[in-house]
Amino acid sequence: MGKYASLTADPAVEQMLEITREKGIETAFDRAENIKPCPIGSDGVCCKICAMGPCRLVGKVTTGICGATLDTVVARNLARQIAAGSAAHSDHGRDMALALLAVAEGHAPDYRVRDVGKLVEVAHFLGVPVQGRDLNDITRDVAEAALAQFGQQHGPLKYLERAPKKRQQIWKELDIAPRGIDREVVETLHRTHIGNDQDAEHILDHALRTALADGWGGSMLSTDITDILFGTPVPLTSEVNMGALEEDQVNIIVHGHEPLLSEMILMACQDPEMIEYAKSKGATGINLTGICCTANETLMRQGVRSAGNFLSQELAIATGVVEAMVVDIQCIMQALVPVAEQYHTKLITTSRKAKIKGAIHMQFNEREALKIAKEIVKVGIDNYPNRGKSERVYIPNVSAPLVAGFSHEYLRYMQGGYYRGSFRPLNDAIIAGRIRGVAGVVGCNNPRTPHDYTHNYVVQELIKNDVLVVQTGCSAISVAKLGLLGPEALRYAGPGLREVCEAIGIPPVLHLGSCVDNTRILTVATQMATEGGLGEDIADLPAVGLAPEWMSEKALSIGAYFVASGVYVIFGTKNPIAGSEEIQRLISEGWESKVGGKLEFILDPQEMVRKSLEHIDKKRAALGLVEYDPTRYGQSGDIPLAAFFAVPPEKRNLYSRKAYIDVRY
Ligand code: BF8
Repeated sequence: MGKYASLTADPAVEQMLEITREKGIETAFDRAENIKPCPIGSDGVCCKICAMGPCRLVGKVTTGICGATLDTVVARNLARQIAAGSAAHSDHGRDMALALLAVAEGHAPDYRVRDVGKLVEVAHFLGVPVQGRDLNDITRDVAEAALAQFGQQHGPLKYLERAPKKRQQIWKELDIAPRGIDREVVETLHRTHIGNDQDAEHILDHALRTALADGWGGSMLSTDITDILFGTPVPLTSEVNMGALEEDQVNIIVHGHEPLLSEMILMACQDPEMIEYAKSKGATGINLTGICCTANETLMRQGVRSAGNFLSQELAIATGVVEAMVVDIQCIMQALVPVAEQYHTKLITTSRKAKIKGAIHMQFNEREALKIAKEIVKVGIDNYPNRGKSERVYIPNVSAPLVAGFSHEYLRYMQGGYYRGSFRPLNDAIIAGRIRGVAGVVGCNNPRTPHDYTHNYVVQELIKNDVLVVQTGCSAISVAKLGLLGPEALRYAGPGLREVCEAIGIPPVLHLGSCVDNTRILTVATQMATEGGLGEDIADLPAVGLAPEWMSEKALSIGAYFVASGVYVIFGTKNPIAGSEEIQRLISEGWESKVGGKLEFILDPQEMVRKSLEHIDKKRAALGLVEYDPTRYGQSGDIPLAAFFAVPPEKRNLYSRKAYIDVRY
């Protein structure tokens, strides 16, 4: 066990913490130790929405100056957080739609429609005619139809039609179907203004509506458009962790969320002239890696290596080999500036929406995308000769191979090919009890809890118990670093799950993309629910959602839209509504009785797993499925797998089905 093993499960992060602490460079890990969380804000009982307060509803104080009760205050705070998360995801989606429009109108010459099939599919869904029409006209109409979802005043949102019929009916009956994406976010702010909606349950109903506008609106259309512009992911291999940084190359890290920037930076890095320029400065090439969800976007489609997740961002700079960290929006710590100042790293902000004082701002726009991307990369290349002049250079020799790129389209395809693609094999495996259930494990890192530990623990335990895991965001990067996104993870999988994964040729943990791509999980759940044999609604599925180390408002929005879609969702780390028993009851039992899903904050990882399995088994029983029995299956896969694992790791071809054959024969 290393010195900082209690802070992180990632050995690369551990090594870098040794360096930053030795040098006195402060990171989020240090600040989390030094800054105690405010106990009042922590429990959600601080009301600061007007200047009569802030009112702290603690001890004998049970209402604010206006008379707002504890429950109202806690509900308002949660609703505002969900609205902020919904706004962030959806505004990202809006930018994607605007970029698509710019492509159609010829204002974004460096982009093009890469997945025409997906464009046509989305056009059909949105009611855009395609027959005999010019591609640009279809593209423009798809972009306009998507953009119209934001300002729509009368609902429901078009994307709700992608949910199972029964689910749509529930939303309609409860009157929580979102009308327009922007409208719901604005209405949350209005409702939670001083002296407005003061019925906690009523506030929380609208929080669900606002979250749905994210999941079945802004985020879902973002995933669609990103696939249209950059291609629908298919499985590919790559590598994750700081070992992806290269000592003899210009290292450029893209960090943030929107692939509009990172895809262009990748193109610029691959440009032969830029590579030659890098060589002229003494480097052997240009190495692009990513952090956070922009890493997931470029990993899923292009196989760009990820240097780490949310809590790796400062530490990656501390390697001393990063010539430029290029950021756009979301999850970018302001603390990158003082860390970069200790090194030669140039921190470059690029978004109109996100400047950071002390960083270089090179504003990005779609009209001149590649030109600006090259200028940004050039700043990195020009900075290469400055490396190591005043800083120690150290790259942790830590990385892991992984398989990513599991779009929901590919998941269908892999279960039957082009002509028989469906979710039938997966449903059958669940019905037979080979696979006990499905879990979506997603979300952030949070330095209030040991980095990556809970993600890794929960995912390992779930697959051990024959639960197929789908992942997004920083959680996916966490388990990838542990090697769980590769075929080797089959060694941790339960017997039935292992057999199924081996038969299809997939790992037991599937990477579905960035945080906006949680909508792929909604789509998978819908397809499973409508395939037959597992009920007729998402709420019927033996499935759970977990965000073990969440920290962002976006995570709360995701959690709420999964609940509104019928899923039992467990959040770890901390409970932001701990101040009100009634709100905790409303979002668990209360929401379950309304929408079939519930949200619980469970801080103990073992309890998270126990309750997940209990819920899966409860749903299996409700469907009348055979009771899960871990000893029933596993015979067929054991022999070849045992042979596979008998080969020393360095000799295994991890990414080929041939690997198994080579070993067997
Ligand atoms: O959107 S998982 S820390 S990077 S918020 Fe942020 Fe959380 Fe990571 Fe992606 Ni999602």
